[in-house]
Amino acid sequence: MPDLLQTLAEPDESELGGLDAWWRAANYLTIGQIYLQGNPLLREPLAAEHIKPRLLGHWGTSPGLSLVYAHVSRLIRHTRQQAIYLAGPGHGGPALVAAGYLEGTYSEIYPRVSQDEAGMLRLFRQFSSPGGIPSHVSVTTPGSIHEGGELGYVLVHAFGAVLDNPDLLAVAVVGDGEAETGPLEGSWKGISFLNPERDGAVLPILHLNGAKIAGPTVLARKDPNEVRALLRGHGYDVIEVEGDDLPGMHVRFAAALAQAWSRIREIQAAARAGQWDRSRPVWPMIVLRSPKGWTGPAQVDGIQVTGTWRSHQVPLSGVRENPEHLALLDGWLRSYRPEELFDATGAPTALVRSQAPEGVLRMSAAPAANGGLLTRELDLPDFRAYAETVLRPGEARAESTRRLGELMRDIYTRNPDRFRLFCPDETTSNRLGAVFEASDRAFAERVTPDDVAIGPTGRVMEVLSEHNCHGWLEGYTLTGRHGLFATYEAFAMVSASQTVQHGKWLQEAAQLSWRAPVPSLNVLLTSTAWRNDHNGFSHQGPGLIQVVLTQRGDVARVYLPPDANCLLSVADHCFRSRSYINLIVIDKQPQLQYLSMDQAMEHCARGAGSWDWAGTDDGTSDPDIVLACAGDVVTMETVAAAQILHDRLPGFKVRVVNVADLMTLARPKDHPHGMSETLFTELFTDTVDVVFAFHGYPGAIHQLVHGRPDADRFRVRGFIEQGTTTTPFDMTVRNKASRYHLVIDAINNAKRLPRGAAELKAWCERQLERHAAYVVEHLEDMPEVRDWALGDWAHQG
Ligand SMILES: Cc1ncc(C[n+]2csc(CCOP(=O)(O)OP(=O)(O)O)c2C)c(N)n1
Repeated sequence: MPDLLQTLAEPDESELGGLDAWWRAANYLTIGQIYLQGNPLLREPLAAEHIKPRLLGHWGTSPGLSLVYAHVSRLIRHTRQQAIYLAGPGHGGPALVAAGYLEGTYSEIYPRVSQDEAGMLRLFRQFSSPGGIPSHVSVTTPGSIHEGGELGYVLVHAFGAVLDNPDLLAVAVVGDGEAETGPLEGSWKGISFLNPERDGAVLPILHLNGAKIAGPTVLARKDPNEVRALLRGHGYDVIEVEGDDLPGMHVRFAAALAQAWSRIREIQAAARAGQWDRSRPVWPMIVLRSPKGWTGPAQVDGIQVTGTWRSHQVPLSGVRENPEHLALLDGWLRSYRPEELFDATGAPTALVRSQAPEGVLRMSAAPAANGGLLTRELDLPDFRAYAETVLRPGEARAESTRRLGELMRDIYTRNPDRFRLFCPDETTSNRLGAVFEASDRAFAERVTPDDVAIGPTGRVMEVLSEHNCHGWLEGYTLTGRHGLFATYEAFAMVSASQTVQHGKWLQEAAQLSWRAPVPSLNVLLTSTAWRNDHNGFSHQGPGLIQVVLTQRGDVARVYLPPDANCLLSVADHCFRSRSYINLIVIDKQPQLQYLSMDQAMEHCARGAGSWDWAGTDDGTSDPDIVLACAGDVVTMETVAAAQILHDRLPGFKVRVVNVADLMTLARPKDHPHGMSETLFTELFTDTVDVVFAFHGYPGAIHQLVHGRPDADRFRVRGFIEQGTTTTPFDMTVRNKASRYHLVIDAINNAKRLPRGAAELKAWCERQLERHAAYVVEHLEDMPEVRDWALGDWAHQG
């Protein structure tokens, strides 16, 4: 080991030559991708026709990214360390594409982009071009699990990737602009949840190249003492490298990387040899200060570019039209001496090729970055064993999520290395606490005797950051493992953008045959809008449903199980699925239970169904009204409304339809779960009016039923941003989705009304008035509402 460390820390001249050659080649290919559509090897003087008509891409970050890549590759060659590379500034896409190309992986996956002159030209032309590849480190880039398009998530992805991955090192370059984002600032805390015995390691490299798109960065302009103090405060051992001198920077970076790696290995080796005192290790990180756009044209038109924000994208513009800029580009490309880097055929020379690690040790070929290849099925217990006993529908109340907690407890036990729950401090509150019978919360900081179910060996991930939870789960699933993110419904909007970005990733990945499907990202929204009566308006927001609905049908799934058995059935399905965003929405409070396990399984398999026991429809002819519902609280209101109609308007035929899989409402051509026209008509008829009580915003239902027969007949009640701290039933009243509103809607919209309808409407209005007075006086709901359960009448047929 000491010899190895010395070799690592002190590259000899020949190694320095190899490192520098690889780096020059990567920089050359980066610039070629941004600028060239011909003459890739500069066999002739550069001319206007060799330049792309649209110059797109980001140069500024790229030389720094490639320098780090070159050095980590050397580390891997010497140590056989398994590593993945995450570029926070993912706009440095051409640098990572260049790396994959130099390592040969790119041509293995995309044979047309061969390692010769023709292939190099294709590499250049495809970049940021129609029909080609995107500009970022996107799904098409081998070795990537992190696009880095929306900045801020590099560390959360890196930490998620190394959980339960003891042999993996995630090298994560953090941009100094990116470091200004909220998610990134919160994500340094990842080490407070890492276990050196069982998890791998993250090596953050904070790249202080000084600028973002159009100005300086905070951390680059801070006194270095403050930066050091900040990072040390986060718990890191800060190793610093600064400069632009060569080969000095190679020498110093090699030494820094060697120091960081040996520290990581020491921490891990001690922990794995049973010599870990359970205190949080001080993990190393590197601060790299190198100029933005390093090795690019220093000045353009007399203005400094290198080392400034002006190098962020394309440092030389108008190259076709401006002979001076063309000459500068020619000189810039030749400064890397391409003739030393690529042979007569255009292939990288032996020296350049020899810098790459072997086979799957190449970071562009890392199996962990194509996690579906490594995915092992979850060993799932039979979910039916956790069933809630339901003797009669709508009679007894239970906390549905408790059953899911019990299921996950046993998933933890059976899968000690590939399943985790991620939750912002609410596992117990969300009634999922049974998992603590199988595992503590993970926590590497100090634990006191007052703390419960928490410690360094725990594997339940609780951190008060939706960004961390979501991002860790993304990193965990993209590297092939399984999990669930459980959160308050309203605060899922904190990480909604991550949901969107991950959906885009999954959608694009599905187009690439070489990317194996990965376990789905399962999101449980509990503590929902309707039952945050105690917390108030800030906690009442069903927005994530809307967000997921707008995602493409090949990735988006939204489930609203009405009770515990449906939740179990849906959860089992989601845990088995691949490459989806599965949104499951159900509240944690005691709620009526409707379906036995067999009925729940059938209902969830169909996604929607008529609840004959709740309605008064005999099935022989069309009903007078269809009362439809999706979501637990509004389902109760719907069933209650149906009972009122049964009791007080005899002869009025009501059909109750519950939708557990929201996407079944869409047409099959709009979503793969969309129910057939025949089934839709069977449930909703073609002409009868539908009063639809929905958990989310009403517009979602209109969006989903668009194009169905006479879609205008759907009258939708849902969350209309009416909320406060109040009683549970008052939430439904304020949003006009209470049982009384639904009855009034049914009467107002039915084409045929028996006698007594006007009286019933008036009674409902009086009930609403009574409610308004009652809650103010008694500070709780009217007993007939609070304790309501379905009467005996419902169980006769
Ligand atoms: C969340 C987010 N906000 C804004 C942007 C637009 N943007 C793209 S690059 C960039 C500057 C990035 O600076 P830095 O992280 O320092 O990267 P580098 O200097 O290495 O290019 C910005 C603001 C973005 N991609 N993501």
